[in-house]
Amino acid sequence: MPSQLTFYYNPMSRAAIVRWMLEEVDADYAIVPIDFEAGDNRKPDFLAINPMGKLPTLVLDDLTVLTETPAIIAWLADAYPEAGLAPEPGSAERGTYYRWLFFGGTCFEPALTDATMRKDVLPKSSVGWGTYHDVIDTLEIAIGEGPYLLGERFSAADVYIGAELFWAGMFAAPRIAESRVIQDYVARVTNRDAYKRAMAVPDA
Ligand SMILES: N[C@@H](CCC(=O)N[C@@H](CS)C(=O)NCC(=O)O)C(=O)O
Repeated sequence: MPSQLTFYYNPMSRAAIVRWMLEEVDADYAIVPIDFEAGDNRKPDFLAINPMGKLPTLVLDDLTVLTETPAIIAWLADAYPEAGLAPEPGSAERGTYYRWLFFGGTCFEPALTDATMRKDVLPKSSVGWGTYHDVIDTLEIAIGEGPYLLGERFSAADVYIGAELFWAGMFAAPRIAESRVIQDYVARVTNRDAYKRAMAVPDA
């Protein structure tokens, strides 16, 4: 099991997803609060760690820096196998697990940006996420049978996709609030004790 992790965190960011995952695996982590208003993420000491100036950022005890929410989540699932949140490497289930972790980062995230912020429409065939509606249709199929992306088994992919769907609802993204399938799934995954701990524990 890894020793203490250093977690650069702001609750109003994707770092909240990683905090949920840290609680799922019962990791030992120390929070370094990052105040966006104060520009902490653009200060030289933070940029030396993550030149993108973004959260989440997780630093391991050997000073390896991890960024990108799905990468951090996948690493944590493997580093804490006793939590049982990642299927066996090489198994078919592992493939499905990767599918949804990558789908979150490469399809859902940019499609959500398209749907909520962009005015121009890019050709469906040349962008990796197709269209927002394709993405939502696909996710509804994936979670429709449920209860989780891997069927009966809750995994780290549910942490990422569940949190992103919750987040999309907060941004009033199209088709989220009115989708019974999505709302039931979000309610199911956010009812977990680790999620409640991540949202409740003090920030430092
Ligand atoms: N690709 C990154 C995106 C990280 C990201 O955009 N984080 C935002 C907060 S949710 C951030 O740190 N924004 C501050 C800034 O860019 O100044 C991930 O998946 O973790």
